[in-house]
Amino acid sequence: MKQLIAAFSLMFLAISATVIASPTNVRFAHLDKDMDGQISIVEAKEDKEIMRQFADIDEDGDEKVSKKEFESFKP
Ligand SMILES: [Ca+2]
Ligand SMILES: [Ca+2]
Repeated sequence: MKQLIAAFSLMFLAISATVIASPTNVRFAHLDKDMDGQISIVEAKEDKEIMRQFADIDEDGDEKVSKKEFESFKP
């Protein structure tokens, strides 16, 4: 029984961590070096995949990817 509770606790912790640090958030924060909330072309060069699709991700064409654009983009 104790093992079961421990397993559930671990699962709960794992889920909580996922919600707080979703891969998208982590990836965005990693790329946004100057932390202005947008990924510029210079910053995008760090990630080949993002760079390749930059024009598609940048919906309003201001040559910066906002967090909203980044999150709404589905490859
Ligand atoms: Ca930036
Ligand atoms: Ca944009």
